[in-house]
Order: sequence, then C-alpha cells, then structure tokens
Amino acid sequence: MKTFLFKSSAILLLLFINLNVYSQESQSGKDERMAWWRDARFGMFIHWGLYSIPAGEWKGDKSHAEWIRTTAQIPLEEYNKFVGQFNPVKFNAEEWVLAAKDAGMKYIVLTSKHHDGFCLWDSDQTDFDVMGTPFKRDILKELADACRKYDMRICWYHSIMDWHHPDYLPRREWETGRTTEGADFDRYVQYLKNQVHEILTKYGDISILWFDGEWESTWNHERAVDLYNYIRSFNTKVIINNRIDVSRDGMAGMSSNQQALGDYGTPEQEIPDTGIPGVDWESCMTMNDHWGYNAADQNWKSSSQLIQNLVDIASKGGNYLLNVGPTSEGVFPPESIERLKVIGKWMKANGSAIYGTQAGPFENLAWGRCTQKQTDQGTRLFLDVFSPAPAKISLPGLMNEPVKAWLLSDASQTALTITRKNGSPEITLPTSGLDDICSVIVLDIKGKPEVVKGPEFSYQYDPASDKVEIRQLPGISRPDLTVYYTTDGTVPTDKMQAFSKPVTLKLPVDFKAVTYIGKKRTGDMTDIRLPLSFGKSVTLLKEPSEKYKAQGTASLTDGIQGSKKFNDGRWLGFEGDDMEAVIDLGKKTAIHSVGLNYIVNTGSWIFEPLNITVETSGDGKKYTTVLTKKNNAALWKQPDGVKQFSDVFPETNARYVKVTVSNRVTCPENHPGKGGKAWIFLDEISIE
Ligand code: FHN
Repeated sequence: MKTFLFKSSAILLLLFINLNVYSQESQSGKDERMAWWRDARFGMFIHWGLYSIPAGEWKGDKSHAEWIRTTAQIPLEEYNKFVGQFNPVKFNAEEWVLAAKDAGMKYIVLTSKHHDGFCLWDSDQTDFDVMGTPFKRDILKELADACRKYDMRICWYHSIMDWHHPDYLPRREWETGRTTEGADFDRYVQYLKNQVHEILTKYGDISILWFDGEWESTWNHERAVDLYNYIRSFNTKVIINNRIDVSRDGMAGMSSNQQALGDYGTPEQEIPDTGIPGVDWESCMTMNDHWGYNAADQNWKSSSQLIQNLVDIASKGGNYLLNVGPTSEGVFPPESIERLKVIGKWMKANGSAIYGTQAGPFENLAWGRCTQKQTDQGTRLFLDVFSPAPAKISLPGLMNEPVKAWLLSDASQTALTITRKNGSPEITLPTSGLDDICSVIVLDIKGKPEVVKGPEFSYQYDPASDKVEIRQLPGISRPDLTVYYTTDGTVPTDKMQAFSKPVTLKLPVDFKAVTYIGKKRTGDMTDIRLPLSFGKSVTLLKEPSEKYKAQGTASLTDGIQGSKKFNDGRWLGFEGDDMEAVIDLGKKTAIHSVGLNYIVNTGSWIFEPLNITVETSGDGKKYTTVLTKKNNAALWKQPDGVKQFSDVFPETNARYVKVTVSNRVTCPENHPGKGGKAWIFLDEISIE
C-alpha cells in the first residue's frame, strides 16, 4: 500500500470517519446488541493450538508459550512438524463447556487461529488446519455444538497477524531464510476475510469475534474499515472487539480515538483504575503468567485473587475474560480446574452481585468494591467485602436513605444494623456466615445513588518560602455545604475553621478536611500528608531506564503515588542497576525517618529491592549512614503490588539525604526470566 504525505488535516479527518455500513446503527441498536454481553460480565478465554505440544519448552528454555515459534525462533519447517503430533485424544468439548458454566462464565472465546496461523477448524482455505493432524476433528464445531447444548455463548478469537501464510507480511526479522518473493498482502487479506467468513457461518450464531495481532505495520485503519464492512455485510449481530482496528493503547487496551472501530476496549493483564462511564471494556487475564499452556509455569494467581479481580472489574462496569491454556492432550491444567471450581462455588452464592450489574457509585472503598442494579423501589447496591471483613463497613458520602441491608447468602435476609457515622451510612456485618474470600452485603436504597465525595484540593510547593499552598477544587456546591479543616492532624468538625480561601502551610503538612451539609458531616475525610521532602530537588547518581523515567527526578518528591501499574508514568524504572538519589532539603533540617514506594511484579521481572541504605550529610560531602534495610534475595516470590518501605532513625540535623536502593541485577534461577536483567521501580521518597 502506498503511503501518501497528507497535506491537509481534512484528508486525515476523512480517513478516520468511519465509512462503515454499520454507521447507521443507533445507540439503542448497539445497546440491544450488547445487552447480553453487558449482563454476562464473565467469560472464559481459551488459548489452544500446536504450541500446547512443546508446552512452553524449546531446547531447555522453558519460558515460551503461544509465541514459541517466534520467541524460540523455530523455522517454519520445524514448527510444521507439530501438525503431525497434534492429537488431543482427551479433548471433550462438553467437559470444557461445563467447567466454564460451573464457574459462572457466560461465554467462551476460543483461539480459532493464533499468530502461528494454525487453524483449529476444517478450513477450505488451507491445509494448515486441524484436519491435517492425526486428530482430524473440527474443534470449533465440537465446541460450538457443546456450547449450544449447555446455553453457553460461543465466540472466536482470530489473529490478523499470521506467521505461516506466505502472503502475510512482515516476516519475523530472524526469518531471513524465508523469502518474501511473491508475497502479496492484499491476497493475504482476502484469505483472512475468507476464513472470517468460514468461522462466522459454518458454526451457527457466533457471539463475539475477538480480533488480535493487529499491531504490525501492514495493518491499518483503512484495512480495518474494509474488514469491518465486509463482516457487517453478512453479519450485523456479532460483537467485535477493538483489536480489529489499530487504535488500542497497548496493554491498556482502550481505543485512543473516537473513530476507532470495535464494540469494546480490551485491557490485557490489567484492570483500569476506574470505570469509564459509557465505555464497554473487558479485561483479559491469565491464571498464571502464560496464555498458551506452559508446563513449567507454576505462578498461579490464587482463587481469592481471581475472585477479587472479577469483583473489581464488575465494580468498574467491565467484563472479565479469564484464560485457560489446555494441554496437548486437550484437557485443562488441574490448577485451572481447581480455581474454576472455587470461583464457581462463589458465583453460585453471589452471582447476582455480578450478572446484570453496573459500576458502583463509589470511587474507592477501603473494605472492597460495590456494584449496583436499578430496582422498582430505587437501587440495589451489592457491597463486596473482601476477607478479612471488618466489623463495620462505611459507605462514604452516600446521601440516600437506606431501606434494608442483609447478607446476600442469607436466605432469610436477616436485616443488618445500619447507623450513620460522620454522616455516612455504616453497616454492622454479621458475625457468622461470612465468605472466606468475599462476602456480599445487599443494601437497598431509595432513588438513584447520590454520593458526596470528600472535598478535593490541589497543592503547590514554593521552594523560595519552603511552603505549600492548598487550594480547594470545584465540587458539589450547595448553600448548606461547608468544608472544615485542621492542620494539626486532628479530625475536623463544624467547630473548626471553615475552608473559605487557599491556605499556606509549612512542611511537613498534615491537612484534614471534611464536608458538612447543614449540621451533618458527609463523605470521606480528605487527608493530605506532605513530607519535608515534598517538592525538594533530587539528584540521581544513576539514570533510570529511558522508557520508565516518569517526570524525571521530580516524580520522586511530587506527592503523587504511583499506581499498581508500573507503566502509569509515575514510576522510575532501573533495569539491572541500582538507584542512588540525593535529596537536598534546602537547609539543615531535623529529620528522623525515610520512606520509599516500590513495585513488585515478578511476572514483569520487577522485584523488591535487595537493600535500602539511607545516609545524611550537612554539606553534601561527608555522609553518615543512618539506616540500612536488607531483604532476602532468595525470597523473591513476593505478592505483586505497590509496597511501602519506611523506617526511623535517631533524629539528626541534615540538609542532604542520600538513598541507595540496590537491584538484584538479574532474575533468579527459578524465575522464567532467569539470567535476564531484573528491574526495580521506585517512587515517592518521603523524609520526615
Ligand atoms: O500476542 C497475543 C498474546 O499471545 C495473547 O493472545 C494476548 C491475549 O489477549 N493477545 C496478544 C498480546 O496482546
């Protein structure tokens, strides 16, 4: 395809206007088409194909999976030998469907063709399909039939990228011996269309077409529109994800422009921090670290984590597509089956808190999550309380009148005590019958939820005065609404100072504010704590990775905490190297503690630091060690998440504080990335 240099933005705009036949679909038409999907909330992803035969291992390296042809650089002729070995004699489609159904899943997405190009159905377009194997059974047909038998929706994953078809371009850069002579990408696109037509017409109604592999240079928006038009020319019902187009924002998965095609966004291996009102999205995630079967991968998420993921996703209005990678014999790994059973038991008791719900009305809840359903009388809130459950749970800022609360799994619906604390409803949980993973409390309220958030503020550091100005941000304004605040760490009441204009405070700051409506306090308390190091200048003696340097050194003292996503632009990443930072407090200051945030995400080769050393100096030349924290390198298998290091030392007067965070440098022996460079991700050095 020729590339034209666009002279006018008008042409560019034209390119992005969807010229698809489906543009006449009304919002109500789309809502009707998406209704089952929005109600379903929970589905099974299945990655299965020739790659299940090597099971992740190639020449002693056990870090592979469905990408093995590329990650192990297996020449085509070598890889094609797996066709003669594919004979999953234990495959039983009904067993698969029942395992998904019993887990509470409402749809199954099977890889009809992954990037390796192998087709799990009897395709008229190629011999590189299941009929060319000893198995000689049409897997898509058997699974589709089993799904219909058990009222499960059947969906196909289909890769645009194809490492087998001679017309697909580009080749893998290591496939130097495989000629591109005569390769015609347009002819490949026709093959792609012919196969899409096959999988959408040979097996009855297909509910979702889950495209993937859309990111290479040969695929673009224009081709996406053409493929989308083609599909809609014979199928106006199938739901199509946003990976038909080229606007997916990496693993965040959401389309980066309004004109992008696709019915929903596809975050991968992650859950958005908040729901996105009016946007449909589905987080696809693995149970361990691989999509395709990897026999060595024992880094399984706990059933508790999987259920909390499901609840977290539903509370933000999304769907959870949880993956299983079957073995070459055609069975689910026992670890997957075990987790599916635990999830199924929970869903049997609590599925009504997931199916057909919308995102809850709260931004964050200390004790869990919340989903909601509209009822004739008002709203039913499902309060998902993660174990271990507190004695009471608060609903910060909920203005509605509560009608009744009960434990969802309590058939007698015994009413729970509801009081108000600091203006917000507080429910006393029962002392028995709670779930050991996540207990659901039902709360009926009158009307649609009205939640008054805690007051919000911005703050600005002035190096000259070494002071911070705190300003209130616009929020709900009501004549009877007043914000009260304190700066001494005490909890504000309406007896304290009303916030009427910006305040300027010395560091460290402990600013607390609450909202009163009339005489009633409501909403969460806002608590802003800024350490002595806030806004101070930081010098790095070693540079972070070019790719993960956030906003530079300022990120380390800007008071903004990085999220659990290491790629959120807030973290400084150091690959195979330590971090050495010197914070200049501007003048000699009495200090007694240092804190630091770091991420653990061992699947992404991000480990907790080996040692953290803190030294102080008055002149920036002579340093004294005041603190050393040593971790055990062998205990690298820490739970993933954001971790806070903080420790105290005898008070000392210092102007400079040097923090050295040592990296384990390489991944451990018993880690999939063994020998590869290990990362440390750091944020927010706080000095008090
Ligand atoms: O490359 C694929 C990968 O193998 C897997 O299929 C995931 C699942 O969403 N999608 C692609 C990576 O984004």
